[in-house]
Amino acid sequence: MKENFLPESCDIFCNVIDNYGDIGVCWRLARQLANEYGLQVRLWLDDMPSLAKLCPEIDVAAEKQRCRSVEVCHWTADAFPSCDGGRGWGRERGVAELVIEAFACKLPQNYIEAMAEQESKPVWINLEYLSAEDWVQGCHKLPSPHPTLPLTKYFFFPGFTPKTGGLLLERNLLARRDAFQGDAAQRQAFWQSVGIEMPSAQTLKVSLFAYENAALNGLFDAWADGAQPLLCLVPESRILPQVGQYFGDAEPCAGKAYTRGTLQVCVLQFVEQERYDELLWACDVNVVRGEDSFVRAQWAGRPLVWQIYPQHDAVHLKKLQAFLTLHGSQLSQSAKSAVAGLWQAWNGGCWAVDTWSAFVAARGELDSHARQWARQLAENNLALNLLDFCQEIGRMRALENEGQ
Ligand code: TRH
Repeated sequence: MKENFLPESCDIFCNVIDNYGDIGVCWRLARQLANEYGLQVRLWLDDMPSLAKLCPEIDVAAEKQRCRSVEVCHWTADAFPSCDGGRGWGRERGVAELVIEAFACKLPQNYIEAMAEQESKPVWINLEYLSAEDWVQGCHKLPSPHPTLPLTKYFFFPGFTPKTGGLLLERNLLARRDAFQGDAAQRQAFWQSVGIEMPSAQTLKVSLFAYENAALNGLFDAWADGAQPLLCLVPESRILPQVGQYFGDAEPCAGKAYTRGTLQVCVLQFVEQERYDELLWACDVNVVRGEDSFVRAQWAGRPLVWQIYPQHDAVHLKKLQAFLTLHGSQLSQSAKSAVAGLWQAWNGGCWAVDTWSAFVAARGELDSHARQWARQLAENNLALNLLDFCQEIGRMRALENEGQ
């Protein structure tokens, strides 16, 4: 650790529960810390195929590889051999100065022991899931001392308000977005890259990334019966069989296109993560899910529809409402109800005939709100906050040492 307490190395541990959100967030953070802040970053990952989906140049068979300035290591039980009660591991491979366990995944016991043996203890962070609920602000940065070892883990909560850890936002992302959205040649190149002719200005362009969803038929019916042409781009995902069913195709796949009324649907291959933003920037409305695509759609500065990751006992609906309340606080009553109506219907609520048309009617207001919302969120950058927090801890420890 340097004099200014900024860490030079970081280990990120990622256990993929399902889908792409866990690795989506970790991969993004790893690249940002390495490329923008010059840290030596190791990403310990237990599911290489999930990363390969986001970044096709990943070799799924490699135990260790360097990709986009990050050392990607396959996290298996063997990766942390037990020798010398764990001490050997620490000496041999080195413990990083900043250790991030993503989403409360359990660190290898040997690694924890090796952390405890460092003279200068690493900053140990549990990077939590994203939520707009109020309680997050009170729990952000809370310490959790280890029951037996001289180590403290800190909770770090991403979020939407200044009292949280903020959101992942790469340097220049919003400037790149503006350049893309303002430049017909860049947009043209994007449409060409996905093999679709550039849609007319009258066509409403929507990207659709979703889990299985009972409301899909209602939404497609509304789109097929719309007042303007609607082009829906569907990267391959769990909703795809249902899309095929709607059009009577048992084998929907990338490259296929379907039409009904004013609706045209094109199925795309899953786009690599660094180019997914372009898909969002190119569309007028983005239907997203989970955590990372949800955040990216907010950076796109366009109206969005969120399918929240479903949890037991409908806990997720409370989270959905918390976000709707925060996000809607700067909207007119009619726009707020249009957004809430569509989002709730898309998340298992009741689908009414005017659910979509009310949303479209509010589009003018939603467009400017989306840009303002992104600007506001950009004030609170997660990677910067994380490094500031390391410095805060460094200074606190230095004071404690002086006092001893
Ligand atoms: O895939 P998700 O549903 O992921 C998660 C996980 O299920 C996780 O366990 C859960 O806790 C979390 O949701 C809330 O949705 P998410 O978070 O949006 O991640 C998708 C990633 O895939 C994101 O990084 C964007 C990326 N992506 C592409 O790179 N290309 C694509 O074409 C698409 C559609 C997505």
